[in-house]
Amino acid sequence: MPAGAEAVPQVRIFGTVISTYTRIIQITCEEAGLAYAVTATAAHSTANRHPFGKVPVVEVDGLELIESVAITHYIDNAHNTGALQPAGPAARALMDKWIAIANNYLFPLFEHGLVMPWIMHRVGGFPLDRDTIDRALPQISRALGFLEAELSIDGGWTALDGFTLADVFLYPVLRGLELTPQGGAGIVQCDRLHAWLGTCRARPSIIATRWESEP
Ligand SMILES: N[C@@H](CCC(=O)N[C@@H](CS)C(=O)NCC(=O)O)C(=O)O
Repeated sequence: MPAGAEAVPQVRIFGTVISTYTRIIQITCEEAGLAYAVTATAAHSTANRHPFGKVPVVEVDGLELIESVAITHYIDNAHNTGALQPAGPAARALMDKWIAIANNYLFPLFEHGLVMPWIMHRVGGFPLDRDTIDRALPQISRALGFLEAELSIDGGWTALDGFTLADVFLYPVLRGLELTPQGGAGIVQCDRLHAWLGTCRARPSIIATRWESEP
């Protein structure tokens, strides 16, 4: 492509610009070498076609897809020879376990307990919701302890061969937490987790999808 030319997007992502799940799709596109464009769409706007009022909604290959697990697997399978998924069933089960942990436990806990209160305060100008944060901190601390223990016992998701969809889901979820004062202070005490985040941060797909708010 000539310098300065814009690639025609092969993937259209409708989502909020600073969003964990929009970034998960962006990272997957970067890994697959697919050109993509993000159309800023608020989760609860009338323009959003998600039946449950979530983002992202994605158009690719004439399909309209929702749910990041389905979208990332489709992109990796259809456009990346499945390179983000390990070969054997046992390794795939391990990867799927970590994706499910990220989606079902870590994201809701971090998002509601710490990330959103700080966004509402920093971006929305609302008073910091200290009650919500104080209630969530013990659980967040336990979750970080669990991740660190898993990494030290058998490597957790990093025991999988190379960078997988488990990393793709876990990175934005944990990075969002790390960008809050309490989350950053918690993660820095978890040597292995902190090191894994640092390693991911050097990866081109992660660099290319940095949030504007990242230092
Ligand atoms: N299960 C959905 C979750 C997506 C999700 O929770 N997105 C967040 C933004 S990162 C959202 O739409 N939040 C708005 C809300 O829950 O009201 C997926 O995998 O795509």
